[in-house]
Amino acid sequence: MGFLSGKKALIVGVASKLSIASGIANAFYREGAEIGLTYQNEKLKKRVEGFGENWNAAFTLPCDVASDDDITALFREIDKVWDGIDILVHSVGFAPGHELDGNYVDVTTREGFSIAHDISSYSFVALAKGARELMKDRDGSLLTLSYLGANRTLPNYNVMGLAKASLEANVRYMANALGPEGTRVNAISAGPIRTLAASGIKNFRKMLSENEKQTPLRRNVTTEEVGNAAAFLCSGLASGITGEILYVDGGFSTTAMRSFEE
Ligand code: NAD
Ligand code: 0WE
Repeated sequence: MGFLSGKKALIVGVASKLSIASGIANAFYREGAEIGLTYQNEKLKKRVEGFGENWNAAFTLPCDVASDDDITALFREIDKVWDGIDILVHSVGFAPGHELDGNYVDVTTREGFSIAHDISSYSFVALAKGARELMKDRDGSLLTLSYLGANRTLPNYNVMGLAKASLEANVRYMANALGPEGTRVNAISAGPIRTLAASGIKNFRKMLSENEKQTPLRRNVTTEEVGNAAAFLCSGLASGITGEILYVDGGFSTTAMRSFEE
């Protein structure tokens, strides 16, 4: 019996088999969780429904996190099939492409700033609001995905860094607000991984090979490794952990200079 058996897990953010959310769904499914999925738009519907079949998903429903109506409709539908939700995974991030290419001060706009923070940070508490009644008093667990750009600068991450800093503060405030009803809230700060969201980024392959050299484990992390850490954090094994940012980055964030020896 897996350590998530009997848990009902809603996973938001599957777009391809490479998605971090797919690594998480694989680990949850292996550990016995019942899975529910959402997709962002009609373009992704068929594909995400296909993944749903692999994980025996209880449902695959639409949800654009920019829309309050979508979020309301999502939880109304879930209420019809599940008596509650034990786990909610938020694996969503977005800024307009032109914000992620060039000098931060030059390329950042009011509109891009607003979209990045809305989709990448606000949407986490928006989903928590929608799920709140269904998650109450059942040792529920919320999880989101962050990146080191929240704390350190790097080329081109730009306004996404601010949005991730906001997301990490969101984790702490949500943990404090929902703790009294038994709901935990955490984030995983993952090292760089080649996914759809990364494929549009200039020099991403170079960043992956540089990251490999500087990381204590001398390799990049995988969605499987993020999935396993996610399964732990969302399980009873992590019952004392909330408001935490867990690094799954091979140790990269602990270093200040890469080795030139090899
Ligand atoms: P991905 O492209 O597979 O996933 C991003 C998801 O966000 C997609 O499923 C997309 O449909 C969804 N999304 C975007 N806008 C949305 C909206 N308005 N409504 C609903 N869904 C929306 O890429 P990924 O790398 O798996 O990204 C998942 C999370 O992991 C993001 O928060 C990202 O910032 C974070 N992260 C990624 C890396 C990396 O290097 N890939 C590292 C650390 C953290
Ligand atoms: O959070 C991310 C990427 C999120 C992302 C990606 C895109 C590409 C397509 C958000 N918005 C968009 N908008 C698009 O139009 N990561 C952690 C991956 C990532 O992105 C980087 C990185 C890393 C790592 C951008 C610059 C530098 C490093």
